[in-house]
Amino acid sequence: MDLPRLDRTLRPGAKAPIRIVHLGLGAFHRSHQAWYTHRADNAADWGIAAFTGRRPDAALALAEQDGLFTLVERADGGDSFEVVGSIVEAVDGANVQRLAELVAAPQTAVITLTVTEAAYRLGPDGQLDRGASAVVTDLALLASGSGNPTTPLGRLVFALAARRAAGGGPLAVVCCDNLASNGTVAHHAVAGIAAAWDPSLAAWIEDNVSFVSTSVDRITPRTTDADLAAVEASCGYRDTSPVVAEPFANWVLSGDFPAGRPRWEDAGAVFVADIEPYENRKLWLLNGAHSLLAYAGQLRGHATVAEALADPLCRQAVERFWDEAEASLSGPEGNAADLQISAYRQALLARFGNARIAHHLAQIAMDGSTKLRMRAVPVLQAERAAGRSGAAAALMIAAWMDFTATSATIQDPLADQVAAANRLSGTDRVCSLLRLVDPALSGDPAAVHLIEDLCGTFRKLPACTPAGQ
Ligand code: CS2
Repeated sequence: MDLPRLDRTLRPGAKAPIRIVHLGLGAFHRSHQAWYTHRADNAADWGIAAFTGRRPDAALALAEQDGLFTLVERADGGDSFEVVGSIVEAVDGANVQRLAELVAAPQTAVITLTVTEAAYRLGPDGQLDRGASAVVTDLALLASGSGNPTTPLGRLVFALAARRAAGGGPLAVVCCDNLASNGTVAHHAVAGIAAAWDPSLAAWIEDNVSFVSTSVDRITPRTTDADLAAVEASCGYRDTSPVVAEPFANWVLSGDFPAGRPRWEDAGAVFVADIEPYENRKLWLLNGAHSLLAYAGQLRGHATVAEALADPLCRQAVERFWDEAEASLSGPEGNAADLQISAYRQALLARFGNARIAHHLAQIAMDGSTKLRMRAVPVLQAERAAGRSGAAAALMIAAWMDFTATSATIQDPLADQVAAANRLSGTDRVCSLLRLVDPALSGDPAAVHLIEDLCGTFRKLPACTPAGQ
């Protein structure tokens, strides 16, 4: 049957004016920030122009649908469908001139980022790693004026220079990547590039750009062909860009919006003064468990989060890691009760166990060296500082090491160094791999030996079949 295509002739309605520019048009942006904006009471005033990262594909597909897409909310009991209309322009990220034009436009008030944890290129000192090859290339391009920057942060700095040149006013940059103090991370990355290119631009950014920190949450697996077919069957139109997500969504924000913002609170977003407790709860309990399941689960032969969680050995490792993490979680003003950790853990078990969401461990396993720095290292350090072993957090790192040694290809910003370290053996190997995650820990012989002893934990035991299969 020839179904009509989803576009604004099928769903007529005025497009909101562009006041938000987004970098990193992917499934998560659509299931999260685009959905919150769509649900805001003042959505009619807040349109998003979203730019892709490395490839133009997502922008091309979405542009053919006037930016519209279907959000499939996948609950245990069934799917529900909603057309999201907040993206009003979808652009190839390589179109840096359009980015500069939109960031320079006076009505642009907010820039949101989902550019991946690895894209910020900060060194162990928390400042921009000016020696990273992508940073070197972008700085050379910016200095010579001979071409467009290629990294998301390089592009953002270029566009902020255009706003300054146009006499544009203050705005907010809202980081939505899974990093601790992500507003500060974005701030340091942007300031580092700007200062190396043009110190007067760096000064303008200090005075005019507010870096907002956020904790973002919504499990969003990759869309499959079966999802496209499900949308056609239920909605009666063709949509090449639907996105599937769990019903749960959470967004905690902290910072100023000098030029205004959508009323994201209408869709449940929360604005707080101190974001750190919420960030740590999410990064350690949710993302930490995800990484642990990603490595342990794949070593045990599982493919999805739900499958891995159904394996008692993986589940036990997660619970032990949560116990360690919980010991260091303190709530706002030191009141841990406000974080409702026990309810949060229960809810996570249900979210991870939602077998209708095929959340692939391979997707989560990527960029391990960066992710473990936020997900395992702080818990391990806190446990050791308290005089305990930190064995559960150490096990996550050991599982990553085993996983990198057994996988044919590793997607990681430090993939070459990971491969080189894996050519060593014994303590040398563990120490070299640990240095890539956290140089300080690799200098602690007790931590190195603990991790070395834990290597092989998930390989020594026979793989088990998840319950119910
Ligand atoms: C996951 C996250 O891929 C990963 O590293 O841990 O994308 C996770 O699904 C989201 O943060 C959930 O909000």
